[in-house]
This record gives sequence, C-alpha cells and structure tokens, in this order.
Amino acid sequence: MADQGLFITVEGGEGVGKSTNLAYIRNHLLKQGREVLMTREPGGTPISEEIRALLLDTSHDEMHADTELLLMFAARAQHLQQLILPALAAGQWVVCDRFTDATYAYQGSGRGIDNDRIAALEHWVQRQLRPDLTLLLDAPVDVGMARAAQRGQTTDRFESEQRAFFDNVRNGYLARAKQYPEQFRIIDAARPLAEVESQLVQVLDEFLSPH
Ligand code: Z5A
Repeated sequence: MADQGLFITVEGGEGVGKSTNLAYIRNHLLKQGREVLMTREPGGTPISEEIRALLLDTSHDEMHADTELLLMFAARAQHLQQLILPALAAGQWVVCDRFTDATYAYQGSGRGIDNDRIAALEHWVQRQLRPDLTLLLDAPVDVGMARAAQRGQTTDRFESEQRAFFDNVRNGYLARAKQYPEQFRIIDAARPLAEVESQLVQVLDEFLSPH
C-alpha cells in the first residue's frame, strides 16, 4: 500500500499571485520526484465546479451568507470524497488553490459568520483532515487589487465587494497564520515574482526535507 500523500494548500486575498505561483510549486515538487495533483476550491470536480459557478455569479447578489457558507462546504464535501481523499490515499501530493482557511477568512472574517459554525462544518465534512502545509501569499490589499485590475478579467461576486471586506479577509488570514504556526508559512507576495519564487523554494525545501 502506498504511503499517504501530503496535502498542501495555497491561500491569500484577491490578485496576490496564487494562480501565477501554482505552476511553479507543482514543478518544484515534480523535480523532487513527488506525484502531484493540482486542484482548486471551490471546484475541482464537475459537481463542485457547478457550485462554484453559482457562488461566483454576480446575478446572485441576494445570496445569504449562510447559503454561501453551506455551498462552500457542499462543494468541498464532493471534492474531498471524489478527488482529494482518493489521491492522498494513493500516495499523491495534493496542492489545492484555496481550502477551508479561505472559508474562515471570507465567510468568517469577511461576512462575519461565527468561527464555531465554520468549525462544526469543517469537522463534519473533513473529520481529521487538515492541510499539512499552507502557503499564505500575503500582500497589502491595494497591491492585490491593482494586480487583479491589471489582469483585466470580468469581476465575480466576491471581487465586487468593498475595500473593507478585503481588509477583513487579509486580517482573518493573518490571524489564522498566527494561531496555527505549524501549518502556515507566510510568503511576502508583494515582492517581485523572482523573489516570491525563492521564498517558496525555501519553504518547500524545508518542508520536504523530513518527508
Ligand atoms: N472563496 C470563499 O469565499 N470561501 C472559500 O472557502 C473558498 C473560496 C475556497 C474564488 O477564488 C473566490 O472564492 C475567491 C474567494 C472565494 N474570491 N475572491 N476574491 P479564486 O481563487 O478563483 O479567485 P481569486 O482570489 O480572485 O484569485 P485570482 O484573482 O485569480 O488571484 P490570484 O490567483 O491570487 O492572482 P494571479 O492571477 O496569479 O495574479 C494576478 C496578476 O498579478 C496577474 O496578472 C499576475 O501576472 C500578476 N502577478 C502575480 N504575482 C506577481 C508579482 N509577484 N509581481 C507582479 N505581478 C504579479
């Protein structure tokens, strides 16, 4: 039987460079001989991607925060059962663009839902599963927003939020990182790309050495 794979998540506010750096992370792990599955949340399976479309649709501005929270976990339940857990059991390393720490940051700190409610769903849907490593790409909100604007895609339901929402999200992430220092590594994502990459390599190599 294969050894259980490890679960790495990549987090951060809008436009900080998650998508840009995911390919770099994947290549670095492949070079070290790991089998890697890349995926994202909300999404990653056909059902979860349909839920994602519902969540991001700007025409649903009436969506209640509880509905949003439950849809995030509905997408996650399917994603875990269909993709993430089987891959980890087969010994693959799973790299996920956002996971439950995004729920604490966006639905918790952003929308104001109690952490206890999120924790109850987390326990129900994930049991004991938590990320082995979370790379938090952190940058001032202005930097992320300017980069996202420069990229020039259409705005989704989250991106339509006000500045204060994104400040709360960033503070929520930083609070999680402080609370769980064993899980989180903070990457200064405001730096030029080459510097962000060298921070990632340093953290990944440190993490890889005992595994
Ligand atoms: N969400 C939630 O509320 N609750 C949950 O539980 C989960 C998610 C799981 C969709 O996520 C939304 O779901 C998300 C939170 C919510 N909404 N928001 N906001 P997503 O991950 O798909 O969407 P996103 O955060 O909007 O990702 P993004 O905008 O695609 O950002 P990114 O991937 O971090 O950035 P990027 O595309 O890699 O980079 C942006 C631009 O900056 C691009 O032109 C790059 O070339 C440039 N860039 C990147 N790095 C650099 C550096 N270092 N220097 C200069 N320029 C750079």
